Amino acid sequence: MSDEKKVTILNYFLTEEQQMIVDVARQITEEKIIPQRAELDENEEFPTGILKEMAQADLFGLYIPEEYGGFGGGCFDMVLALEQFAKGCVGIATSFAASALGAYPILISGSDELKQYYMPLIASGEKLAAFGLTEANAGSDASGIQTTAVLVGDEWVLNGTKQWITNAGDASIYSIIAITDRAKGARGASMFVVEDTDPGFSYGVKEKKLGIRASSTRELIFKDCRIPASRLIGRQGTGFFTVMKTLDLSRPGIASLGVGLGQAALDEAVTYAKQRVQFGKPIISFQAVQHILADMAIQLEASRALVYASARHIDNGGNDVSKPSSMCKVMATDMAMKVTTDAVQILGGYGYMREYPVEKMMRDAKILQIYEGTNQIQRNVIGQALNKEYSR
Ligand code: COS
Repeated sequence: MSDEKKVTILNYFLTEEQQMIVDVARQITEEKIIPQRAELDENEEFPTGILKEMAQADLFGLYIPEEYGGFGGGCFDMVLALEQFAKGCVGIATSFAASALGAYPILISGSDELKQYYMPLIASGEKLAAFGLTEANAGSDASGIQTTAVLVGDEWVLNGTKQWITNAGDASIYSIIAITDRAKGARGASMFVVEDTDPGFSYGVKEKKLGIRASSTRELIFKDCRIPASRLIGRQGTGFFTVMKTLDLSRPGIASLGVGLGQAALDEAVTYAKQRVQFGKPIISFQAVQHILADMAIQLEASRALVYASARHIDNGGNDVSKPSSMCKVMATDMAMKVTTDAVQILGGYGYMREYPVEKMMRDAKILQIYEGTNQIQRNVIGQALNKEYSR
C-alpha cells in the first residue's frame, strides 16, 4: 500500500535524491518483502535474497562516504529507507539496519586503513556487518561487559561471549567491544573488528524469538580468538565512547522502524474498518472506532516528525545529539507498540489470527522498545541531558 495512493502524510519536502531513496526502498518492500514476510517469519529464515536486492539497489552504502564506496548520505537517508522496509517487515529491516550498526564504530573511530578496507565491502552489501556489545550480564549497563582483549605480541587475544547479537552467523564483519584495562572503568574498553574466519571465533545456537523472526540472533563466542593488532578501532580505551556515539547515530533508525511499522498497522486498520460491516454499517462509521484510528494517526505523524527532525539535526551537526536521538527512539517505538496493539483490536478476532498481518506487527513492535537501549535507558539519557542543560 503506497503512501501517495492511500494516505495523506505531512509534506516533509524531501529533495529529489531523498524521494528516490524512498521510492527504491518502497519498491523492494512492495515487490519482495511483503510477499515473503509471512513465510520468512513462520520459518524463522534469514532474508538472504532480499538483502541481495537491497545491495543491488545500492542501499547498503547510503550512510557511507563516497570515498569509501558509499552514497555519501547520512542518518536521515537511513531513516527514510528503514521506514519503508519496516512497513513490510521489521525483522528484515532489522537485518539491514544491523549491518550499519556494525559499520558505524569503524566509520566513527576507525583508522583510514580500516575504513578503506571494510567500508567498500559493507557499502556494496558483499559482506554484512554486526555489532557486539551485549553480554549475559551487560545490557543496559553497557560498561559492565566481561569480554577481554589482551595484546600478545602483534595480536589481540579475545575471550568472552556476546549475547543476542543481530546478524550473528550471517555477518562476516563484527565490531566488538572488550575490556582492555579493567581498572580504568569507562576508559578501559576498546573496540575491535573480528572477521567470521578468525581462529577461536564461533557462534551459539540461533535464538527463538517472539517477533522479528526473519532476523538472526545468536551468541558470539571468543575462545582465545586471535586478531591482528591493526584491527583495534581507534585508540585503546575509547571503546565505550565509540559505542555511545554509535548508538546516538543508530537510534533514529530504530525509531524509523517504529514509524514504518506504525504506518503499516494504521493502513491495515483503516482498510479493515472500511470493509467490516457490523450493525448494518462499516465499523469506521462508529465514533468509538474513529477515535482509536484518529489517535493512531496523530501519534504516528508526531513520531515521524520528531524522527525526521532528529535525524536532520544529527546530519547537520546539531549539538548534544544523544537527547534527540533517545527522544525519537522512545516516542516512535512506544507509538509502534500502541498503534500495532490498537490495529489488532480494530481487526478483533481476525487481528489475532496469523492469516492477517497485524498480529506479526504487534509481535515485531515489542523488540523496538527493548533493543539498542531499552526505553527506560533512553529516558535516563534524556533526563541526564536535561540535568546538564539546566546547569549551564
Ligand atoms: N557520547 C559520547 N560520550 C558519552 C556518551 C555519548 N552519547 N554517553 C556517555 N558518554 C561518556 C560520558 O560523558 C562519560 O565520560 P566522562 O567520564 O568523561 O564524563 C562516560 O561516557 C561514561 O558515561 P556514563 O557515566 O553516563 O555511563 P554509564 O555507565 O552511567 O552509562 C548509559 C550510561 C546508561 C547511557 C549507557 O550505559 C547506555 O546507553 N546503556 C544502554 C546500552 C544499550 O543500548 N544496550 C543495548 C544493546 S546495544 S544494541
